[in-house]
Amino acid sequence: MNFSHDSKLTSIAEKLDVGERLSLNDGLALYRTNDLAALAKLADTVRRERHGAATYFNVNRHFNPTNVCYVDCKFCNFFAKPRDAHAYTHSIVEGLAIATKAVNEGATELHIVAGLNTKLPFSYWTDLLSTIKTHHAHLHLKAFTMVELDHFARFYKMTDEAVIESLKAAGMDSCPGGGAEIFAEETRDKLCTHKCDAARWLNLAGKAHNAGLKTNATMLYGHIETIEDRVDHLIRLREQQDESGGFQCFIPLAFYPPGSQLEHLSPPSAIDSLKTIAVARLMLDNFAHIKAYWVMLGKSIAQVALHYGANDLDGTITEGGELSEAYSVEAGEVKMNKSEIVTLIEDAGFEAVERDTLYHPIKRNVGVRATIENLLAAV
Ligand code: V47
Repeated sequence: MNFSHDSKLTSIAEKLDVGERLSLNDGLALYRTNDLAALAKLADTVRRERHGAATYFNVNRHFNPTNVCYVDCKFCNFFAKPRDAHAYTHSIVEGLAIATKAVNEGATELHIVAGLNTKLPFSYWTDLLSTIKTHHAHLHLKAFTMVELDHFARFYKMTDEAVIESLKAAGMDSCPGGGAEIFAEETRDKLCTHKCDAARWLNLAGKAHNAGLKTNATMLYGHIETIEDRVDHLIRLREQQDESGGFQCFIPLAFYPPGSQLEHLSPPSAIDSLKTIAVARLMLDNFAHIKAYWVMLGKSIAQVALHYGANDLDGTITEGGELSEAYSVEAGEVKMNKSEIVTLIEDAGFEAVERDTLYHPIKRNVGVRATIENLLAAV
């Protein structure tokens, strides 16, 4: 039986077999194929070589301290101008209360991302982190995208190194992958002209890595970008990873149009999202983890994405945070409890592993089926 009716996939499979890196044209061919089953097979094979059946999740809480932002990205339905009725900025006491609630609900990570708010002093951010850390030393603070670090350096007239070191000293443990959007200059200019450019985003990621921090990387897809833009984005990330090595995880973010300035667009299809996960797994040969972010994909597509190369579903999310609520495709509250996420993973035929932010397994969780199997084995 032929591996694929698409001869391009057969030659890509041969390259993968001998460990040869895929090119821009290979990435485009993967996107353009209609042989979804063969694409899934390629991505799943690479994923299983690295991780076997293990599929990670964590227990986290998103916290968006302020939605006030001057950047005005065309895709964003979250930001507010300072005088808007829905503008908010949480006090540090409120931030601590949110962190405490998350810890009480079992969260091991607080994912902190905010608007670029020019009304706040730098000390707001360091005080916020240090106050939370003082009360919750073991809560991992995954805080601030490269776009926020860039804003801090320019707005507070600090060097990048001083920004990173001050935030680290205050309690920043790693950085999330947002703000990458799409790197291709022409498209990025149309989407978010006031945001730092690709070279700056990548350079700051390198500086964070050099300071010993792990960071993530995202790509926002399904808006005005081309397939070429997407593969170019992946290649730029791969090159940065060759250089600085600190990316943990890649997260493709499916564009959610409602409420944004691009709301006339349709969201990406399931096929497009599954292809994007698979292409990422195959192009990003130096990234260990590919996350199917269920909040934006929806639970069902995220579950199928585990067969297209994804090995992580992100968190149970004890509470969504305002930003996740704004772009979630799931109706109602953005929440999934631990047994739900474990069932989702196990029903897809994989093994659920609760992890901390740095991908160390956490022993307190054993999957529902694994628990029963362990009990049966003991009698
Ligand atoms: O940077 C904004 C995106 C990102 C929309 O690092 C939108 O583990 C879809 O980066 N439709 C923030 N996406 C979220 C993010 C993230 C999420 C989960 C895990 C991690 C991680 C990072 O959300 C922004 C932007 O790219 N975004 N608006 C929208 N309408």
